[in-house]
Amino acid sequence: MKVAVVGVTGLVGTVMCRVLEERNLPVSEFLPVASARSVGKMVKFKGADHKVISMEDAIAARPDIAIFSAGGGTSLEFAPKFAEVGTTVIDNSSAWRMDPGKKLVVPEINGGELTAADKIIANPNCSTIQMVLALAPLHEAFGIKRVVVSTYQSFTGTGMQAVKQYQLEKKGYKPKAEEMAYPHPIFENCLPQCDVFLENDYTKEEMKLVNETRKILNAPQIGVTATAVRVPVNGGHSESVNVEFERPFEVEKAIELLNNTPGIKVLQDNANNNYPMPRFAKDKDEVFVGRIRRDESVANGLNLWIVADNLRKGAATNAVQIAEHLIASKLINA
Ligand code: 2RA
Repeated sequence: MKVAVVGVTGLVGTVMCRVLEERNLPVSEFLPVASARSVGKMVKFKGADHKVISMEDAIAARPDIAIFSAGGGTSLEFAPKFAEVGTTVIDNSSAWRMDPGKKLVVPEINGGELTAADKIIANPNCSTIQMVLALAPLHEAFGIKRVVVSTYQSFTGTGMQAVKQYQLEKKGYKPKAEEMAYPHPIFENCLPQCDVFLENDYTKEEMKLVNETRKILNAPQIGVTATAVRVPVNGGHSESVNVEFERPFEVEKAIELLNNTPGIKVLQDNANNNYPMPRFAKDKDEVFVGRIRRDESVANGLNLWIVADNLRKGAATNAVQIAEHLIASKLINA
């Protein structure tokens, strides 16, 4: 199978290559693709050196799959051009997520909705993926009425520039304006802002959690409100999630459902101070759930703590799992 990774030199693109290697997708030909300034650079895949090629050359090569992590503008311009030559595009940007004609997929939840006609498939936002994977079985069992989520997001979610800003500040330097990924220092600080502010005084990241959750769960009636915070953590998003259900439930049943959900690992052992933490989720593909406890302040409320590696299950791994689903369902020829 001919696979293109578009945005191969970025943080997610780099992790994408590692995940493709680890999960041993039947890649017969690997096409590393990046912007003009990176064409000609060498990247390693499965121990071999590969030369980065241009978007135009990649389209001409007619890959079976193109996994994008190159920003919304690039996806809007080039994903349709790949689709026109028969390539199935899996896109990590927000460009297609809320397009009514495109599927927004977490394979464990709604992979079954995919058909051979889906030539551009949207990969959800990292903070959405880890939350909905935990919410989906609970919604099916108890009917979610309302979700209140606060996120604690690693600066790796912003990309290489944020990593560099953090590293400079950690060494005691004051980055130049052009070296800043954020409007404020991130080292030893928390910023209640992930992405830009919208007219409703929420940030783009917060509204992604609201809108994408409803689309993936196919539940536009669910109330969702979010506060997304950037924290000085090197890898891994954490989320405090409060859920109100339509129907009564037992905490033990909720824990059982989560334990039985593929891709979820429950860490619920307070006696031994065992709960999910980003430092221990890093480089893993599971979504870790703990601190599961009833919210006594409402009739059918539950509190959860959800942690995942934002570059893996939050981006690269979920995208590769979509490709695996397409192959397993014979929606593309491997
Ligand atoms: C972030 N979820 O963490 C966004 C994009 N990766 O910045």
